[in-house]
Amino acid sequence: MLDTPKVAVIMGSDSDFDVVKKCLIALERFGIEYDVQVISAHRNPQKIFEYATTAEERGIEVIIGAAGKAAHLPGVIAGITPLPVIGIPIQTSFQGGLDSLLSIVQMPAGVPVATVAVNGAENAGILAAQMLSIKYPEIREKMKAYKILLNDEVVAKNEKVQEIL
Ligand code: RP5
Repeated sequence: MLDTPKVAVIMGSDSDFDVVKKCLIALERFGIEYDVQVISAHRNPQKIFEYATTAEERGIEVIIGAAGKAAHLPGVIAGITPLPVIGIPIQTSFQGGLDSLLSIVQMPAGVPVATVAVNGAENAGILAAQMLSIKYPEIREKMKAYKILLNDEVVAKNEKVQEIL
């Protein structure tokens, strides 16, 4: 039997999917099952309420919300669920996505959303994996290996530069 999804990845529109894919790839790197949904905080508010209310009992441990423009989605989810929420601001035509970034990052006290960079979907997946690694040793081991890989990549790049000089 496949693992129950531990991470929910919700996007406000299918137009967010190209960015969100990078988050899914990051979760797959750490062997984390996910549930992906398109649910808009503005266009189907009843559905996001129902999803966020029942996420914990379905085994979800972290929720990632990606949205653009007046990006209420992650904040609305964080207002409903006790689970940690990570927000991905989606780039827009307005100042490179500053509207999305501020809508997600500027949460009032009491309802945090851990916000990554505009279009920072990969980091959202990695951060979710780090949160889960507190509980799951197999994810922690993969995270350690990933850190070594990051280090090795930069060492190799430096060696290449040194050869040119
Ligand atoms: C937000 O509005 C979505 O997250 C998307 O980033 C943006 C535009 O949505 P569409 O008009 O492309 O459906 O709710």
